[in-house]
Amino acid sequence: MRANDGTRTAGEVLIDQLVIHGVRHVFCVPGESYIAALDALHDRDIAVTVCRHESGAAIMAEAQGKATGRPGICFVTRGPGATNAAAGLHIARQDSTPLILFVGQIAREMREREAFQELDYRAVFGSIAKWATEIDDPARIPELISRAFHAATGGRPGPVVVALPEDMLVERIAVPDAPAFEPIETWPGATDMSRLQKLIWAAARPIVLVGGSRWSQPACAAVARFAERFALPVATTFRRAHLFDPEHPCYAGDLGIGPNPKLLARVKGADLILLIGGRLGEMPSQGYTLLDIPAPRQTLVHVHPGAEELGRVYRPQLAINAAPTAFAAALEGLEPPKELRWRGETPVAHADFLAWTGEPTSVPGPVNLGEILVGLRDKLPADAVICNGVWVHRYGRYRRYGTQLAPIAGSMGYGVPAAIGMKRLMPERTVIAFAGDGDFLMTGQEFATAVQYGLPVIVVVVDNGMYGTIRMHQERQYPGRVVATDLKNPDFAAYARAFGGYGATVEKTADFFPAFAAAQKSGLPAILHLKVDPEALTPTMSLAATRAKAQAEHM
Ligand SMILES: Cc1ncc(C[n+]2csc(CCOP(=O)(O)OP(=O)(O)O)c2C)c(N)n1
Ligand SMILES: [Mg+2]
Repeated sequence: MRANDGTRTAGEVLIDQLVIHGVRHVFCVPGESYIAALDALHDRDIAVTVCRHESGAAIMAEAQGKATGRPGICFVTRGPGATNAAAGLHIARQDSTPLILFVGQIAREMREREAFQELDYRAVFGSIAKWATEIDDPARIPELISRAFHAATGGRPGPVVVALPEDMLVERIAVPDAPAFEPIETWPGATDMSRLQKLIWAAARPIVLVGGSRWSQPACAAVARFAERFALPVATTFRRAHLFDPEHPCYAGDLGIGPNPKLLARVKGADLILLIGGRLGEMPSQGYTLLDIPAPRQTLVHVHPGAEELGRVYRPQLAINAAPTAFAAALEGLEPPKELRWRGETPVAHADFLAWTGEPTSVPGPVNLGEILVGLRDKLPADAVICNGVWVHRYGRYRRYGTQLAPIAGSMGYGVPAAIGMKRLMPERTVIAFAGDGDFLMTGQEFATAVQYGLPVIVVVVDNGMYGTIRMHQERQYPGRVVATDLKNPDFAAYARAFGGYGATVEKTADFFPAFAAAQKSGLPAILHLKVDPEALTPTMSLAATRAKAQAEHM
């Protein structure tokens, strides 16, 4: 109960700061260490989602941070609660997502004795988080929470960890609130934009690469208009395909795992690369082979909100320290040259993309995932959100900003909690999670959370009876020597039903669409258990062929 003598408990001050900073959702697994903060949530208009594992809670919060650009909020208990949440923190770091993880901490007077579940969060999370702190003085909560919001969202966004000693949370204080935070925009300068204009005017084979965070629907639309006015080909980087409409005539494809070789050649052969928002990390750069390091042969213009990322790996000709949102708006002021020398190439780039992703390849077995993904394209609303973990597929298409939620960090177990976080945020949208059989069971227990909150997400479990991606590497490097990659799976449809959801098994491609429609009609969280032939290792190569090729090479 709140007092009316002008004082609040530290827990109440903390929760009031969240309300002021615009927080609508928190995800948690409870712990006695922060029970006073939970109590303060009782009287405030913040939706609490209680989860089954802290990795699920942290991923749900990360997904909301990714989708909104404002910090996702997760509360966990000390020690094991905090270490369980580490997956979500690491994803937030690699994916440049604003996230604040609050950790209940032991009482202040017990520190340094290795009290029950004691950890030093600054030390443990110091290299993952942008900032890790512990609040000792309740009077500083408004200041430090305001800083947490600014730190999580400023420059290159990322995770912040705030430890809350249990005894501190129950102290009573009279302290004024902080003003509401607003994310700080980083604008390009007029000189930056005129230098960019000159570089484009001098180019013969330019290409635009978009990636990273700090985007919005208007920013994506501004880049699309810029691409049209300049007839520029635009490619998206690893797991950022939703930043550019794949049906737009300037779309050149996705620089992810197993990209179109023609797109790679196009990037290599470009004379000007305008990289907006991304870092061109290991995955999109194909193991750092796409561009020379530190000095790419192409003229590189790198636009990034984090000053520390500019010149970190690649030495750009022009470095522009700006958020994609602000930079995209500034693009409207650029003038195209009279003659667009590359004009003829952009339709070719788009045709290459369409050819690469148009017709699914045929694969062994009665379930063809490529056909399912191609078939889903015109059955899903354009704003349907598709989440996944490690699982990738070249036939997935994302029509709008915010429709793809997948970890750049490649963390298995992402799809299901991300889908739950999205459905909680946007109940009116269709939300689907694709998960491998291995991936699903890392966080599949959060299906209970979907049932508890009545969130009808549709989870497609792609069951090939193995950690297939690792098996692929195994067959390539150690053909025929199978170790630790086989899986014996449960009946995933029965699993769904046991939790109170809808479950169906799909054994043929044609059965997928009726099962999908029935799942939608059920109004329940659903699992579609797809039984995929283990031979269908990749869209282009069977398991047996992968093994045979590697054996021939290793002879
Ligand atoms: C948390 C985590 N652990 C381990 C890995 C390494 N890893 C990458 S792919 C993969 C196998 C994924 O198996 P599954 O989900 O069944 O999908 P499949 O590759 O069979 O389609 C593993 C273990 C990872 N990326 N993330
Ligand atoms: Mg698998």
